[in-house]
Amino acid sequence: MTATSPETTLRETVHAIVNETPVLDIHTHLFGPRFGTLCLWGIDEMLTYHYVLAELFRVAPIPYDQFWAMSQQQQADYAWRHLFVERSPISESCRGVLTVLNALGIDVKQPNLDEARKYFASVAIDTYIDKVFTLANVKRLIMTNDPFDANERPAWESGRETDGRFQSALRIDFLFDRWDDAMRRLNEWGYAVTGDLGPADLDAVKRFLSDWVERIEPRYLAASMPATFNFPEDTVRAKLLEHCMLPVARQAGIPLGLMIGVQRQTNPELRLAGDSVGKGHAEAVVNLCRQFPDNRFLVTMLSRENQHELCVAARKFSNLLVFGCWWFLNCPSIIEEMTRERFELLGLSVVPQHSDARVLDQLIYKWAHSRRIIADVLADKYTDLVRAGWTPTEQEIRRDVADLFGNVFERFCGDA
Ligand code: FIX
Ligand code: ZN
Repeated sequence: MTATSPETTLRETVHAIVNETPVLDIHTHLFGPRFGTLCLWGIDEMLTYHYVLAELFRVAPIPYDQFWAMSQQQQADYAWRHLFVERSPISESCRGVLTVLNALGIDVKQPNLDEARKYFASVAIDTYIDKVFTLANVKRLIMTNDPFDANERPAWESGRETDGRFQSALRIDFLFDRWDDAMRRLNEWGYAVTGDLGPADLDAVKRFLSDWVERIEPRYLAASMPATFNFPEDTVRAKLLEHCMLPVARQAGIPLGLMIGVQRQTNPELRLAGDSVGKGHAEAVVNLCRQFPDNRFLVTMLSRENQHELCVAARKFSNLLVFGCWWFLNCPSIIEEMTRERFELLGLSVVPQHSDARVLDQLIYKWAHSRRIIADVLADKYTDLVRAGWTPTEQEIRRDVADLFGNVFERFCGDA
């Protein structure tokens, strides 16, 4: 029998602690139970997730219109046949569906979805939410809340989310991306704007944002920015950012979350799956952090090529917290590379991952897959420290993982 090496024991300890430590998921598109049908879950939602559909359209012999005309169940059946039965589901998003089904005890090698559908028909949403939070070991998550969304707005107007596991983030993209429409709506809601972006307009936008901050108590203001986003720049977006979003975030004592690098609707036929990536300007983040030291910036960038610059920027500004491996970066080889790079350049002062889950069940796979990688990279780093004569105690490892899985974020927000 071979004795277990200290290195193996350390690695096992790190994996066990990473699996046992509950995580705060700082960016999702999930909704709490009081949002009713906005709370998505189950096999048909998982199989029609836009990550899966982008892959389906690569192999499916079907015109876009014909696919979109199908019912959601038919779309899910179609995806299952082409991606899971007629070929092996090796991509990250297909593997994710299997990880979820497997965790729920459903046989994943099935010719159709009958068994999976039977399972989901037998569970009630409240019980299922508890089950998913337990299986994913998520303690709380942050939603994405858009006051311009006609489906979501009424739920907020009738009161706050009462399930404390679901916290909010105030999404402000609409103001940046569709200023003309936003103006019309603001006027309808009693915030008089003329469009000249003079002091009265800026005041009205600030009042609107402050009212929503009061209404939904967000953990941060959030915006996704195109790859072209820069700062300073002579645009409506930059003016709103500087004179409305930043003062409101400062006043509320919350960070501004920026997700930079998306190229919207590269292929509109794919609908939600049609967005792509472009290399962004990390210097925009640097300029914001330098010019507004009293604001805190929570930033993720979508292009792999931006990751190193973003880490270096975070070394220069403690009002910058880098988070997550976003969207196309959320696959094992890149998570590993980014996590390693961040630990090496920033130590433990990062939020290594968020799920971006849109379907509740996805919490299970997104966290299971990422935990494994984070644990492996962390174990490598501790092993290097042991070689330098510094052996971590179990308590120190627990502290570090709790930091990565929530405490760094809470401290950055000034809440711990
Ligand atoms: O803008 C965002 O928050 C993006 O994460 C999403 O809109 C995107 O569609 C997504 O789901 C990525 O994971
Ligand atoms: Zn997102």
